[in-house]
Amino acid sequence: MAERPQNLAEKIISAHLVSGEMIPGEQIALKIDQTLTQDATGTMAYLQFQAMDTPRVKTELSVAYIDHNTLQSGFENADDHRYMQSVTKKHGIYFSRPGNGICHQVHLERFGKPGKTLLGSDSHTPTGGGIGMLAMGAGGLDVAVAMAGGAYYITMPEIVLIRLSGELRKFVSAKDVILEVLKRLSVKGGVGKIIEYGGPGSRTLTVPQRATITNMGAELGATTSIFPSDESTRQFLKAQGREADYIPLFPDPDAEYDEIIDINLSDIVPQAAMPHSPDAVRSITEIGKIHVDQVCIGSCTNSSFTDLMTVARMLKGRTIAPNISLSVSPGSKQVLNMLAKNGALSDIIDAGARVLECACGPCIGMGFSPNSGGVSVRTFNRNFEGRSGTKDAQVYLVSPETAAATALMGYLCDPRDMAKDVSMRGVDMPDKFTVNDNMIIPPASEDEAGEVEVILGPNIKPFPLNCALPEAIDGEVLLKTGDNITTDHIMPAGAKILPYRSNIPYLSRFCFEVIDPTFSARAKNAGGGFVLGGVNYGQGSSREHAALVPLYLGVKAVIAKSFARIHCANLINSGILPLTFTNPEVYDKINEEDTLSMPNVRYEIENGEPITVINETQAFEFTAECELSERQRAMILAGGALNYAKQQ
Ligand code: MIC
Ligand code: SF4
Repeated sequence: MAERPQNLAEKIISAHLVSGEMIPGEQIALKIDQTLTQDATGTMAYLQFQAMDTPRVKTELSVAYIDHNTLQSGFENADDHRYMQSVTKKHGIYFSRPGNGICHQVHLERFGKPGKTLLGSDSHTPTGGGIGMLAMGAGGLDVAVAMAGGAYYITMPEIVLIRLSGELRKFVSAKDVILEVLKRLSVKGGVGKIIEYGGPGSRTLTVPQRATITNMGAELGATTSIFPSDESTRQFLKAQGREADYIPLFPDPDAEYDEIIDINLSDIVPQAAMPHSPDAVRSITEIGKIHVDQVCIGSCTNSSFTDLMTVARMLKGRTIAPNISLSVSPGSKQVLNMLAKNGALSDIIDAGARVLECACGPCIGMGFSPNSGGVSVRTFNRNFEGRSGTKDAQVYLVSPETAAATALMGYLCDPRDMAKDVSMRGVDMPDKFTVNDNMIIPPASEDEAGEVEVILGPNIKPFPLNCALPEAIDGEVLLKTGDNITTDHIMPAGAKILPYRSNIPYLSRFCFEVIDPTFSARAKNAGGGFVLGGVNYGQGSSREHAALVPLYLGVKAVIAKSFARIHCANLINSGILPLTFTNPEVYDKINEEDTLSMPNVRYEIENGEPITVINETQAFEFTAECELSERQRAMILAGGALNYAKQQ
């Protein structure tokens, strides 16, 4: 019998399937070919890798990038960098030095390969889908396991085809496409799904454009997003001097999908995601010419050579409006170097931009915070409240074209309005990128690895460990959070806090600070307890600190209406119970400070039964579900992934 035709995602999954069946909702385990880490999650990931006693990574390729914590306002970041440089050298991992660029941009340029699996300790790892990889974000521990040769476990997602037709019009960009998808599907629309792009319109997009789209699939909550590997992919790899890495990869002609969505690229117009959510999307014309204080261009979404060349062409010979402060952070040393060589950097500088280093920068609140109540228009991917470093700032997410037009005019500006002033020839992808990998340090050889000393700075503290799940648990409801709570709410980032990513005790002072600055102290005084969440709890960043810090503060379970994928996995890895209300209306009946008890929790988990929860304060009982695979059940009972691994 002929085999069932497969879509693109199924092809890569079946080629990497270690266990499970490709039926949506089933647990599957995947072999991971490549891993990446960045520095804000990397220290924890490598400490966890070291705890596994594996002398050398077992992947085809593992790379550590330094791109988030580059402000170095004290010794902490530099110490982390030195730790990561030494630990990677010892264990067979490539090290991309600070200044070399943002992990996703550099990985796409220099390492990504169609048909391979990539796991990264950063939620925007799906950027690699732009080059035809199955690229997923995960907590640091899962990446450490993959480096040690372990499989990566996920629930087999549904596969959605976004069928593109038509062609983008002038001044409309790939960013406007993904904003359109977010408008239609929302920040939880991709949960439990892989978004596969296809159709004739997909062939008109270059790899950097595709990468903008797959990058922001993270904002949909999708497991990943992917484009076919076709002639554009070959051209990109060839221009990077890596044509040998090209393989053609397409869905079978009659492949089936769980859902098909049609988008005509010719219908897309410039749009923006309004404060404070990436799915609050409206067209620029609908929003109107609002006053703007700041424009930021860069981030792993929009900092490619073609993006910045587009910006340079629009800025050339002009000056930004007096009310605007403009930052430009190129995605990589390759991008910056090429702009410098061809003179476009000079056009950007001349127009009045403040050129920042090749790093995440303002995207994660590492400097360039807006003025109070300021309006900031950014080419980034997230506009969660407070993420910019200014709590009352209003952040809009737009394309590079819209950002450049806005910087020139001083108000939110539809770039098509500039068509008569700016002669915008489309910027083509170059035939040849400038390649120089001198900022990527290869690991020591196996023979020399024993001699390499791992350097630990004083800010690097051990990570917290849970204990086995007791028969019963009880405690206070410490916080009720509402819907779509992000990991930026649970464990904020930004210039003041990020240096302490390796120091959980210190970091714990800031847990839930955006929602309730008293949370940390209250949790400590109460000896821990429970957190109640709405739908899509834990969306956004992959930071496992959003689980490790609550663990440190004694949080035993989160009871929510639903969870985001990566955060749910991080909770389980930490041994914190991710429970969902059997009846979501119960959420409204419970108050903060109520005491809850779960008298038979261990027995119920062991037997896959609903968890009985008693609200002792208000004297009523309800049930919650704990959906776990066999392996996750064992992890929860053992008190987290590391305890479970030790038991094995
Ligand atoms: C982000 O964009 O929020 C981050 C910072 O890149 C995070 C990772 C982190 O918190 O370190 C992410 O997206 O996973
Ligand atoms: Fe860095 Fe921002 Fe991309 Fe996260 S979203 S990896 S902080 S550029």
